Amino acid sequence: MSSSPTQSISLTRYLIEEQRAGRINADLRLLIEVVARACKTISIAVGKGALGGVLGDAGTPGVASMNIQGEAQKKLDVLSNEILLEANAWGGHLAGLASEEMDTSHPIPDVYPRGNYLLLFDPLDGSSNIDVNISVGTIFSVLRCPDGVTNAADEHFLQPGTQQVCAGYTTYGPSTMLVLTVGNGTHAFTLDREVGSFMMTTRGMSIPEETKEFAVNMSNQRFWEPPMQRYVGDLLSGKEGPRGKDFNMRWVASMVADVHRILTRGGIFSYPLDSKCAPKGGKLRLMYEANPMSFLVEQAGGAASTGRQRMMEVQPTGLHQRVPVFIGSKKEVEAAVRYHAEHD
Ligand code: AHM
Ligand code: MG
Repeated sequence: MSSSPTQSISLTRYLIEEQRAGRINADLRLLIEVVARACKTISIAVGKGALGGVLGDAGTPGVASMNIQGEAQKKLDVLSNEILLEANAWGGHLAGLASEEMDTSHPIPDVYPRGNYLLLFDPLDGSSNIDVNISVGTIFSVLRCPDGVTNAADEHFLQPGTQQVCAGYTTYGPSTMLVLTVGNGTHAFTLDREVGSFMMTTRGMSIPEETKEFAVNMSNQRFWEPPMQRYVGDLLSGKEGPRGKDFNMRWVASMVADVHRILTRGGIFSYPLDSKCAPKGGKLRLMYEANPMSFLVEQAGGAASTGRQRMMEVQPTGLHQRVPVFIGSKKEVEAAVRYHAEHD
């Protein structure tokens, strides 16, 4: 990863400099600051763990509350969603919000002014790791609201990832980090807990083009499509196989943590199509998981694909649409895509 000097640059200073350079406007700057502040609040809740009474399932004992995806919600999923909604409703920079935890998009309450941006988020990604003290994170994506629309409805969010004006995630791990792009490189900020500010720690993250590390849930192997079987089979066959090198494997089961590792030292992350998730189109969600991660990874010199199409060119058909995901080091993503093309 390249790392030019960061000279104690706070997130606020970075955003002001981007605004002065004409790459973002005041509303987008405010939006990012508000999201970052909400993420600090989520970080505090995550950090308290069992002491904060925030672990475990949402809902009443024995009756778990479910989201639109039919997944049991954790208390921290619900809390993080509320924190992001509350923080973003009143600022005047948004025309609407959408979240993994809400069936439909969320209008801005009538008492507040509207802005030109649409915010989508997965408030707490990696929920299965909450109760076992493993890194989780928040993922977000920002789109422009179509001209003339002040009250965004679901259809206004259905724009391909190439239309994103900003994407980012925070990872709540040993340290809390915010990784951000506004289309001018991908930059990492670490939360200084004493001061309460995100400070730039890497300017211009850069993913090595080649890798010897892959991330996939191997327990799904028997359910994969033939090209994926062959691709991973060749990775596993090591130096003697067609890929000619020994690959290492990592799987945190928090996309944020796995993608953060890839942005830091390279690798490929995949959640491919399998016969269990095929009826839904995949496991991961396009609009608030795959697209923002793809924007961040492309801005760091990597690539992102469904295996058959550049991720950010997929035309969304639903807010909670799912897609197969291949993301990371450019040449390795291209290799995975080749296996699919050779099979199709
Ligand atoms: P979530 O948004 O409900 O937390 O689900 C998404 C997560 C990703 O973070 C992770 O890559 C994947 O699901 C793990 O899935 P699995 O448990 O099937 O390995
Ligand atoms: Mg998620």
